[in-house]
Amino acid sequence: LTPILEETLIKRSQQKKRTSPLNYKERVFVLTKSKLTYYELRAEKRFKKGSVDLQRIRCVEIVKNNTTIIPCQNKYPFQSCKQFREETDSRALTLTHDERNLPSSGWDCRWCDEIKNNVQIAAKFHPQFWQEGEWLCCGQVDKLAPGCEGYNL
Ligand code: 4IP
Ligand code: ZN
Repeated sequence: LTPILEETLIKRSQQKKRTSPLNYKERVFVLTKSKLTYYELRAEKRFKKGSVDLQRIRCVEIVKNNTTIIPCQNKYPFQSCKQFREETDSRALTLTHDERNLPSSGWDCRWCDEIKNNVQIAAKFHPQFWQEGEWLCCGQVDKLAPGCEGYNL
């Protein structure tokens, strides 16, 4: 399938297992009509690391993270993150830009515009991360708990 968008972004580990580390990796993201796939770039070659089926994305969260400095190799405070949450499990693919590549807030993001046309979006989302057993925004302890903030489209 033809790529619609390609961009190098920083992703948070999806933490599929309880023991998964929480870290951030720079990856090349490629969006097509049906999938969002990410690759590691090494010696100018692309190695596929993962992919998300757009049909399964139910929620695009705009994570507010204006004050925290994320400890990773790209040592920049992030203005905002976009998190793509899947319907049937608690995995979330979180993409961030660093401040050299400032995104605007809300839906004003090329990725979000493309993706929102392809997916079923839940009415509400969580504006902060799920971390150490709870949603930092609302304190709910169920990772699949419904969002606590409505979209302002
Ligand atoms: C890995 O950490 C990377 O962050 C993976 O990201 C991530 O997989 C793993 O999380 C996490 O354990 P290390 O490289 O330090 O081992 P990537 O695939 O981009 O390299 P995801 O699922 O986020 O792709 P788990 O939970 O998937 O294992
Ligand atoms: Zn919440």
